[in-house]
Amino acid sequence: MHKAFIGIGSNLGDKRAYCERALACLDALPKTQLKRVSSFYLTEPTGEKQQPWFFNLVAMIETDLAYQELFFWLKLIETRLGRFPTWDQGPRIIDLDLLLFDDVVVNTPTLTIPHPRLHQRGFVLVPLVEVAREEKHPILKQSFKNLLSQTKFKEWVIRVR
Ligand code: PH2
Ligand code: MG
Ligand code: MG
Repeated sequence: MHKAFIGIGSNLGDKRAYCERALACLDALPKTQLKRVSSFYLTEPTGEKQQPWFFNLVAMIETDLAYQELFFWLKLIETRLGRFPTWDQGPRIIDLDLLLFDDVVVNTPTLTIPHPRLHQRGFVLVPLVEVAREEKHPILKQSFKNLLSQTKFKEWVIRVR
């Protein structure tokens, strides 16, 4: 059984509903159970600023899928929920990012685990700290609570549930 953390984001349409549907899809994956869900956060966009605010949260799942299979399923859920291409870092109805998969470290052209920017992003770290209580960053070897206290992000991250 593997433990994986998924970052969920939406900033188009009924953002909360898309996030809820993504959670239901994660729980319905083969060989997978949804174990923990963070609060929902309304977050100011980072990178490309001229786009709507996001809903963000983090889910923890337990799965017997391999990380490559899980990654494939995440992309499929995005497509099934109706995600259409915009531009890099642009608006999206749903975004499912594989943040962590056990202590696995992967670097391929299509997939990087841990997610390369997770330790710099308030909208990831704030919800991640709620659900990753014992885990450490597999490369930086620090708890997410520590990483959050060291990050100097300036964007708003507002708890809504
Ligand atoms: N995702 C991005 C770029 N910027 N900003 C916020 N607040 N939340 C996101 O999920 C997000 C972002 C690209 O994946
Ligand atoms: Mg993303
Ligand atoms: Mg993504």
